[in-house]
Amino acid sequence: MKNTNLPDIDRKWWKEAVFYQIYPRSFKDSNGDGIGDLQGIISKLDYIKSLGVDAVWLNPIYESPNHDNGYDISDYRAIMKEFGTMNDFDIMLKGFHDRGIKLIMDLVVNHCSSEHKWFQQARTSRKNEYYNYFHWWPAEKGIPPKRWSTFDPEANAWKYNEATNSHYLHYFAAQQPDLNWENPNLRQDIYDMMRFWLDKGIDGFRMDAIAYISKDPEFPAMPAKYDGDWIIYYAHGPHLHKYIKEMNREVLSKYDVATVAEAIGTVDSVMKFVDPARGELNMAYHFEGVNLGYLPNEYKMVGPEGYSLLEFIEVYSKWDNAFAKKGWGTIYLGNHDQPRMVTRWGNDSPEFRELSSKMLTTFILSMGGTPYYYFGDELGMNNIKFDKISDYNDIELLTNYEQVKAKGGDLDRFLNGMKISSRDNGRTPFQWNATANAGFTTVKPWLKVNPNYSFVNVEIEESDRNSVLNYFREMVKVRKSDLAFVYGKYSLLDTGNPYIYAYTRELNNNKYLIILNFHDKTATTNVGVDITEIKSVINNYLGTSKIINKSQVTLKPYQAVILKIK
Ligand code: TEU
Ligand code: CA
Repeated sequence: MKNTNLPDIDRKWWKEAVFYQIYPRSFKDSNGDGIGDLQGIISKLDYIKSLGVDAVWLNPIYESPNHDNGYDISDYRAIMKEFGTMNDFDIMLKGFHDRGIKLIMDLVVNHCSSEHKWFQQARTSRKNEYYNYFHWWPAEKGIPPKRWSTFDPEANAWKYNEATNSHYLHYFAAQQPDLNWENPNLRQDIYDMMRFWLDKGIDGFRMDAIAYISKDPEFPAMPAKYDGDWIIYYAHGPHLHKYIKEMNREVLSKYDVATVAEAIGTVDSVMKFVDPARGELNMAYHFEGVNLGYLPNEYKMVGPEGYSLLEFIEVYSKWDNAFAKKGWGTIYLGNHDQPRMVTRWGNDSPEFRELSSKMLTTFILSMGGTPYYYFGDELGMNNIKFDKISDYNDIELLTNYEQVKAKGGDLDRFLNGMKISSRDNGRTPFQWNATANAGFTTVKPWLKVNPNYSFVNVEIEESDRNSVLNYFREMVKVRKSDLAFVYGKYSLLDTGNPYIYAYTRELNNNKYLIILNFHDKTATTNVGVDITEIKSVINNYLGTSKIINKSQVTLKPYQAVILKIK
């Protein structure tokens, strides 16, 4: 590792780490029920180690009726039966730590499951001690003020409960009642639960929907300026940062752990979570990048033109600049809420799937902010593109389908759009080898396996020096070879080029030039200085055809290169 003498920089393990996200339901099934599990992960620890990653983020593995695949938690201190036992968890955690890999867990505390004992109690009577663990609108006050829900067929975030003659609030599905953070007892219960996991030795939390936890208990009418943008209203609760500061004081500050907020919002609002002077969280991820290219007023529909690279560059540059001043960001293109990155941001045609996967990997691992790399992207896995609604599992997709149907909307158009954007595209089983079900399971998997597993899989890619998998490993090594890729200054080059994204990362005397062709045709960029004499660090095309002519660089379709300048 170069550039380690950095007196002015606040070095932290979580800034220098490459995170690898695992969706446990789809990683590896160990007991033949078609569902990935903890023993499955344990059996693949050496594979994870071989990637060179430093930390793993696991999606929720707590007890859950799985209306939203683990994001509806019925017991925060137990492991989901389908995934295994607490003993399996302890073995897995030790297995990661023995290999020098840290583990962060999902913290889902905006809501719990309607089957959680708190809610089961709360719904029995207004006098129950858990009633105020949730948000209620008493029926005698009339119809509750409009609140939208993401996962509700009627998009209504209130649901009537007969025993209490009141409506409870659920920003997500009706099976996911929102927790009432106004109640100090609830907050203390959450903090205890966090200590339970931290005392087991986990290395931090990814905080689900954390921006939504504070609500005005009066439930005033939503201000008109948020019309159509209610998510932004939800992310601006009056006591949000008071709660996060308290959580930091009472729990997080006592441990050397990493925290990352799922924080929708503007630069200014997201910065509040991670400005070190405020004592809240470490990292945040924004949604502006992953939401690019969607048509307005429609659910996740990419327009015929796709997305604009110029907008993409503008958004990622803006966030990089903000975090260069203070705080710390993240960089990602895929996760369990997103389609496969190569389909959405690259090109998954047979000709370009591998090249554009490698190009996007070069982007993620050379940018500022901590990379969160989604499992399967290292193989170049792409969207499965289901034709039929019956193939889907995801509650978000199914409820949106119901909404379109109820409005008499165009269901074919909806299903076509979902081939690009639906979350299930990113949740299909991991592809280990070319045997039945990609070696993920011996029985019918919970979600269909992408038929391209016969040639997109770990086993085949291990044996190919130039595979997407081995390129990922090489690129992880590049990131770790010089702290310039972590702490280095980012400067955009050739602004206005609609095909090529070019920038430098620079620290002390080391300067790297990253040039990425996002286009399916040859394209040229002018980087402004003569670079004839410089050294190649990585290139996703083989061979050494001349691509540099003084300051002009000509790249083949989806070509990615990193060059070292000084
Ligand atoms: O997502 C929070 C969230 O705001 C989602 O609506 C997200 O924007 C959407 O899924 C994008 O398609 C988190 C989790 O990441 C998600 O998997 C859960 O379903 C959701 O919270 C509820 O817990
Ligand atoms: Ca299983």
